[in-house]
Amino acid sequence: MISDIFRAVVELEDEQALELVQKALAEGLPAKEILEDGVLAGLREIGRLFQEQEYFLAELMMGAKLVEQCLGILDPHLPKAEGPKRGVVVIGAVKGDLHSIGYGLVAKQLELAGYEVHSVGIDVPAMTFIDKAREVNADIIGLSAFLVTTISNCQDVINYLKDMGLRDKFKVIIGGAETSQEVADRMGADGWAPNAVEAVKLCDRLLGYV
Ligand code: B12
Repeated sequence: MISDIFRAVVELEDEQALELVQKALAEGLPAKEILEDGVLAGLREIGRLFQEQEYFLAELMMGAKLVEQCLGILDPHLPKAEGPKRGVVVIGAVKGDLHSIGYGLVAKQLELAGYEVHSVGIDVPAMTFIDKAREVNADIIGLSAFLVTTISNCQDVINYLKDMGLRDKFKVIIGGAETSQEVADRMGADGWAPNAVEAVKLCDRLLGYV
């Protein structure tokens, strides 16, 4: 069933993919597994096909739209943590970056883990992250960058925080397809995570929960 979802996403069979996701839920498969191993694995394969020039921008966009629809169905079925608020996170995609699915999943996973999350959207100027973080008294600023050309915009946020004497006030974490621990270290970020589950663990660690 999961492999059918993967295939339907890769082949951009909208109706079939959505039907299969509903069916998998009805049959009791965990939403997390359907999402990771079916839907998102399919999106990654679309990215690979795009890189190989077998798919073009139109297919990339259709794939993203389909995945967003699948997410809409799966969302209410993802497990939610009980208990007190864990911390406040401001998150979004940096200036020039329009990739919303990745940071959206991090935001969702953090919410499910008990964090108060403020999403600031895509193509977000450095100062908007900082203004929002101050407004909501955030603990953590999460920066998402999926393009080699936008990674340096994460650095801007860190530099502005330093210039404003606010660097110690917020933890800054980064993530996204073209980022790595090495990139995070080089720019002086407080952490990096490869996916949403690890992002929650990272925030827990930074705020001293583990
Ligand atoms: C879908 C997609 C798009 C969609 C995005 C739609 C949307 N609403 O998000 C659209 C069609 C808009 C798009 C456009 C472009 N894209 Co695009 N896109 C992708 C694709 C296929 C998937 C990205 C995605 O959403 N993945 C799903 C998520 C869940 O995957 P994930 O990375 O595992 O996410 C986790 C981590 O990244 C992490 N994470 C993410 N953010 C954060 C933040 C923090 C703080 C932390 C801790 C963790 C974290 O947690 C996430 C959840 O587990 C990737 C391929 C890829 N391999 O990533 C290319 C890719 C990122 N795109 C690419 C390119 C080239 C482009 C375009 C330039 C194409 C063009 N010619 O116009 C434009 C640029 C637009 C822009 N200015 O941003 C390249 C980038 C290459 C590079 N070296 O820079 C990629 C890698 C494709 C490729 N292989 O060539 N794209």
